[in-house]
Amino acid sequence: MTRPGVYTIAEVEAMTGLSAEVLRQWERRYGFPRPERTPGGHRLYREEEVEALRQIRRWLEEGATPQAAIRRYLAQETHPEGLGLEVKQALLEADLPRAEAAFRRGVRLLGPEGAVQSLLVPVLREFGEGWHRGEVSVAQEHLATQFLRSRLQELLDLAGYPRGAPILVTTPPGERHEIGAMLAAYHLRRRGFPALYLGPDTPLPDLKGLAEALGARAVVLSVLLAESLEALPDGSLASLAPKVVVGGTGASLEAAQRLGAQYVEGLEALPKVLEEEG
Ligand code: B12
Repeated sequence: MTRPGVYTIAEVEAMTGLSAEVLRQWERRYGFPRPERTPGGHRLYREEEVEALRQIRRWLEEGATPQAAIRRYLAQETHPEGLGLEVKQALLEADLPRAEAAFRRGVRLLGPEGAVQSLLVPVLREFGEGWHRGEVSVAQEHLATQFLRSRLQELLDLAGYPRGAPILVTTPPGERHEIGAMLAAYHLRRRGFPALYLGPDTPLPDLKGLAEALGARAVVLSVLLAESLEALPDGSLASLAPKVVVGGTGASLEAAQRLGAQYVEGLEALPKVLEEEG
């Protein structure tokens, strides 16, 4: 996800408020930023660097020295786990460009699946739990969930959509926790399955209708609330598609058997189960 240098030093000066002199001095002294050069020798800065410089500038405003601020930034590059904190803090302050820059850096350093596992899911959990404990407002939780959901949607779109009988991925009626379903769809798409994410909370008759219309080979349901499955009558998942899989912390073997579905414990096991003959 590294993009080429596009901004001249004058543009970076205008965008970050750091003078060209300071930028050149930091480059000489601290080896950062590291602009590319045009054939004529002019500096060209990458978008990530501009974001980094904005971040460094914020730290300067909070009282850090240039050396400390640059070190702190470079430390995140070698210990990307710390980026989770950065994403969280930016979201708490509703600073979306900063959150996005940190997330993009995570994708670059950890790979897309690494960023999802080590940044996106933990930050989402922290916001959700903060909300459940009353420490994070509904507005803050919504903003964070919306942001993280969009990043995951973006990765899902980039993962490609192979041809073939689709696998419909959603959550059971009444279940609004959707990230598990998106993760399941992403996991499958990365491994070459035509997984179609429908959004959460799909009524079963509509799901069955769509599965039939598209000739779906399977339906995958992500369940976080055990009540979502408890509310369904016996056998009600059996005829949705040739194969129906439930998984997630609210699903269980017993509930799956009662409803006529297959229980899969973790995402890693999902591709194999879907490959088996139904
Ligand atoms: C974010 C969140 C919300 C957000 C959801 C936003 C959204 N758009 O998705 C909001 C604020 C809306 C919300 C609402 C509620 N929530 Co809530 N929420 C959470 C939170 C913090 C994170 C859930 C999440 O998305 N996790 C990310 C997923 C991907 O992680 P995961 O579940 O561990 O998934 C892994 C596996 O389960 C597996 N997996 C997931 N899906 C699938 C599918 C398959 C097929 C397979 C194989 C594997 C698999 O893979 C994942 C990666 O390892 C959890 C707490 C937590 N720590 O999980 C509570 C939690 C799930 N919520 C809870 C509750 C009670 C609610 C509410 C009822 C609260 C209320 N009083 O209104 C409502 C219910 C809304 C509804 N009707 O669905 C409880 C559930 C308790 C229970 N066991 O019944 C939890 C556990 C919080 C708690 N500690 O009490 N919530």
